[in-house]
Amino acid sequence: MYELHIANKSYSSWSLRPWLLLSELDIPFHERLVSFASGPGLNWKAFRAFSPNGRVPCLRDGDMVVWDSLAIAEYLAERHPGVWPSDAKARAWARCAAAEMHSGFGPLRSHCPMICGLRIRLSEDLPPSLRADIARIDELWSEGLTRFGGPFLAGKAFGAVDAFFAPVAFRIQTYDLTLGDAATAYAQRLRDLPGLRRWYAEALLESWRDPTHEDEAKQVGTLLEDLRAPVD
Ligand SMILES: N[C@@H](CCC(=O)N[C@@H](CS)C(=O)NCC(=O)O)C(=O)O
Repeated sequence: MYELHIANKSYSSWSLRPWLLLSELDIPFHERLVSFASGPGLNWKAFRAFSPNGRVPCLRDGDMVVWDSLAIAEYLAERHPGVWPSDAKARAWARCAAAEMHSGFGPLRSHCPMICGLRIRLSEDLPPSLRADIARIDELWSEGLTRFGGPFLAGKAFGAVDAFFAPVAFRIQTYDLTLGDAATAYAQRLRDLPGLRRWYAEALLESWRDPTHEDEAKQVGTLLEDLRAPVD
């Protein structure tokens, strides 16, 4: 059976993507969660035990090791139906959108880190680059939902492109990001998926805190609520 190495569910947005894809497509796998560590170089040291680039996620399939979320999605696509849409145009669009997420949205990722259990009120004076990322998410999601008819980004079925944007659905909830009606409803649809509900519930139980991510989140606004289990 596949083994998927991931890190803390509160924080590890890259881990979430293949985890949700496997879960929603009902592909059996063993989850191997290794916590992030506090301290320079410690993650690399810990994750290097199973992942060539010292990062998560990393999939193991027998003696095959596949690292990086996008490569994992492609590896799974060669073995299982449903990872990408069967329609060629929808498939090309889904790959473009997932690739754009994979290589872009730096301001959104750094100013609004994924911390599932927090609720933060954003400051009024948001960096223009963050505003631009939010506007682009809105535009991209609305385009996919309109063009392929929903309820998922590239059509009727959930697939890799939706998994790639799942962490954004949590960020919308945490930072109360304002998007148009179609995009807002889509984010809720993602959060209602059984897999994403499970990830969220398990994230709230985690009691380890990453000081860097916690500081980043508090710099962008005011902490309203922390729904997580108390710190150890
Ligand atoms: N491009 C990689 C990014 C992987 C990545 O940066 N993962 C983070 C966790 S979400 C990590 O392992 N960080 C370890 C570190 O920063 O030391 C992917 O798509 O999988």
